Amino acid sequence: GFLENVINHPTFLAGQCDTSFIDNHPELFQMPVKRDRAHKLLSFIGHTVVNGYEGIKEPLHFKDLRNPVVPEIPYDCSRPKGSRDILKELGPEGLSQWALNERKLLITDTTMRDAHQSLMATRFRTYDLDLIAPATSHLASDLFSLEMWGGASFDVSMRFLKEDPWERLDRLREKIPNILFQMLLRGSNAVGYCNYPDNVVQEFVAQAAKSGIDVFRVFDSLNWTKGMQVAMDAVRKSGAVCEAAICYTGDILDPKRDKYPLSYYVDMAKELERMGAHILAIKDMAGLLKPFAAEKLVKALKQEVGIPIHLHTHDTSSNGGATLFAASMAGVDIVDTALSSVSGLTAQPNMNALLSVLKDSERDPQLDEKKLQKLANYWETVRTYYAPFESELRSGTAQVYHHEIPGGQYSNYKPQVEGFGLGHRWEECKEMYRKVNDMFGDIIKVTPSSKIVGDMAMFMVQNNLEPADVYERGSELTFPQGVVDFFKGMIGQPHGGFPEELQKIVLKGEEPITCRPGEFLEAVDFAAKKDELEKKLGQEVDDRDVLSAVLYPGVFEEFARHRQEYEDTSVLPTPVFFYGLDLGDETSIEIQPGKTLVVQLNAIGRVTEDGNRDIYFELNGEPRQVAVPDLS
Ligand code: 3PY
Ligand code: ZN
Repeated sequence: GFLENVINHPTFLAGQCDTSFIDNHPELFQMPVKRDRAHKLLSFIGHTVVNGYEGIKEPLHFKDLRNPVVPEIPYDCSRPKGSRDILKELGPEGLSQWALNERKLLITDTTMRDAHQSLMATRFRTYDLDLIAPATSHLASDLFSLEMWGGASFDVSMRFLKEDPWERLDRLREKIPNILFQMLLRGSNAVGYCNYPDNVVQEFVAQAAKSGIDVFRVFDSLNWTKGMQVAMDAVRKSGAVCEAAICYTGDILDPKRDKYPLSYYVDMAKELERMGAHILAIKDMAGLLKPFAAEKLVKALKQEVGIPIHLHTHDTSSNGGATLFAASMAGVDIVDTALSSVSGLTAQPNMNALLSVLKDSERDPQLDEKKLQKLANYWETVRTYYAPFESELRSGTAQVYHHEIPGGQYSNYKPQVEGFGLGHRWEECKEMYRKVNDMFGDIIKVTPSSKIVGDMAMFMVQNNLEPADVYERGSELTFPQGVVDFFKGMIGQPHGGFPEELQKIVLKGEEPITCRPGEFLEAVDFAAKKDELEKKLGQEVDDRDVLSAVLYPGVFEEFARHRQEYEDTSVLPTPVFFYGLDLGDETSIEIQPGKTLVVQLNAIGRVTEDGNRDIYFELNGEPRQVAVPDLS
């Protein structure tokens, strides 16, 4: 701009000004070539073409993948009102009362969060979520809510997908203004794996609510209600709906599993109601709640608490549908399901199938099956893009009643086990998971306590240790950090306390805490953090970036650097993002509304002396070339 103005100035053009300074300083003209946006995106595609995508051993091919059918919305069709309109009108208490009064079963769709967390290690990209958002807003407007954020989605979107979780929320919120958005919040662990200072949890909740989250499902990974209060208060303060969860484990039908009997859950539910919950969730993260147990639990809770009950389960055993059915008959108010094509197995039970079962019954959810089928069809096609992330579970397994691995962990535990070189000992790892649970005193297992159990199990399998060895040789062992933190009390206090002997062995003389970690974790100075981050990255950051960086320091910085190097790669279609292009493939990329790049891959050069390959593209009809390091 400025330079152009100078050289185009009539005085300059006429040579009437003294340009000797410029003449004498030729280095002024050695400006770095400004790498434009398209060039950066081509570099990313080139990088994927040459080196593949991290963690994908057998890439798919762009031309084998079909485009999904995005259901059309008629032009003249105004957006139907939905549950979010009810919240706006009635507020959280009013919404809660409304849900309680409804006879029909209310339905939450987890397709955009837990379903893909549990089936595909949380890999669904914003691109695919965004594309179906307008149709979802129209066709699924009678849902109670869409669970579309939180849990692992915050971490994975930055770490693996290189996209901003906040932007995902913005983009979906803009296109789906009528349906409640629900997120999963890990209490004092927010969307992370460790306890954060109270002001981080508070600031996170405030920003999430401001950015469009309506319903926060808050849980504690040890069912320690003390660890939930800060988050619950923050949710209530933000004006959003506070849904507090009891995490279900064991089996209330089995008199031998007497650590978690019915009375345990009822007492906890009453406490959560006293603490200010608008809705009570039963969070059956592993799918252990058998149909008769669901009936018993729901009936008891309906008698003992005055807020709606929202049941979340996983279909790992393949009994999930029966559990939802039994719960509906027992009077549960809301249930979590996923659209058929991304349901079942370690994910939620099948929404479309449940609708068929309840049709014309007194609990008929009164959703339009044809419309929801169109959404399911979309996801059926899109799911094929994510094949390399699918777990190998092909059918339901009753083994889950034994190992008790949460659905949301299962699809992640397998690659973790493989990452440790223990793929061939997968059965042992699952068996050890159960043994570790028993050693730890039969604990609630859900993020992060479930990860700690998983890490300990892998550690033991890798080192060929049985529980007895840990007691005998514990002093020589260096336990995984998460395990040490757990026994120190850093994620809270388990029901019934820690097993003392093991705690002493793991802590090697260190004293555990019994208070809430948030009571002594130092508050984060967000302003200082912002400064520090801006200096480090050499760019401006906003309040939400600062939160991302506080929650995931290394991950956020790496993500920010990815953006600096490659621009916003969330605009790439998923097959291109994960698999690049093969020679001759052509794709179009909308980098902003109305600005589309048509990209074709024409040739891949040999490795040069500096270890690079030149990749030859055609960009909107013009040849373009990028150099990419070959990392092989
Ligand atoms: C998570 O915290 O990510 C979960 O899905 C727990 O079930
Ligand atoms: Zn879940």
